[in-house]
Amino acid sequence: MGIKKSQDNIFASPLSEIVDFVFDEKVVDVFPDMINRSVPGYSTIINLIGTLAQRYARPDTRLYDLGCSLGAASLSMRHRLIEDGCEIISVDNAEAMIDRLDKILQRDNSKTPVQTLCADVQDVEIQNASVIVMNFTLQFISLSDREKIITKIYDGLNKGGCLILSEKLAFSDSRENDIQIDLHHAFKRSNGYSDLEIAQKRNALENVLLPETKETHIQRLKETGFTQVIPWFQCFNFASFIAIK
Ligand code: GEK
Repeated sequence: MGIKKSQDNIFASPLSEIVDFVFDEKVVDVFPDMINRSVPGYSTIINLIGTLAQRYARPDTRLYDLGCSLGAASLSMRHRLIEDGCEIISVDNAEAMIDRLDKILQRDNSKTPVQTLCADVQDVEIQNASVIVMNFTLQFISLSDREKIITKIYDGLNKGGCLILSEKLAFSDSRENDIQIDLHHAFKRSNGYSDLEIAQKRNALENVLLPETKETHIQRLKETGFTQVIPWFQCFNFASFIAIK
């Protein structure tokens, strides 16, 4: 059976009530289209996560993909790994995502084993890691829990290992914030989303996706103990950092 790849039109018609966004079956069906048309640079980031993983992976260690969705980052790492004895652990708390990812993995026969876990990333044991990816996941975790999960990631990394953290950003300068949001919406419009879709999706995400500033991320990572924190990608209000232990 083939894997459905459909166009995202979840917010295309006027909705009488906007409920908080959830990663359910409906979202899973359109997820690759949704994320590619919504996150500027997504395919570049995914591709380069493979390159970074190849550079930082060590033999006989684990690579984690926390909030893996349909495993784009897991597969990018899997296809680039050259070290022996590695294992990828792909975690998501949306059952519909993990069910679909299991099907995708059945069709990918690269050598590195991938273990999928349907769990909250905050409850997963992290050990012997050389690479940990959080690609647009921390933003969905409550602000008060972020320090704890970053500390847990730091503790589970081996020395010299890295966290690749990608996030939607907020900006402390309100004018810059407005311009970045405006540019992001222009990007979405140029990818075929209507003003109605953009507005309804924004409302649905308002209480669910909580962006922080670049400075807040860098400070938290440094205070946790990471020796180097390097912003390696930014397009409008989307950025990625590499934090090295
Ligand atoms: C990609 N990384 O394609 N525990 C586990 N999973 C979670 C949690 C949590 N506490 N909170 C949210 N998620 C992917 C894209 S999408 C980003 C990541 C986006 C999961 C949630 O179910 C969803 O699959 C994912 O994090 C966020 O590279 O849609 O903007």
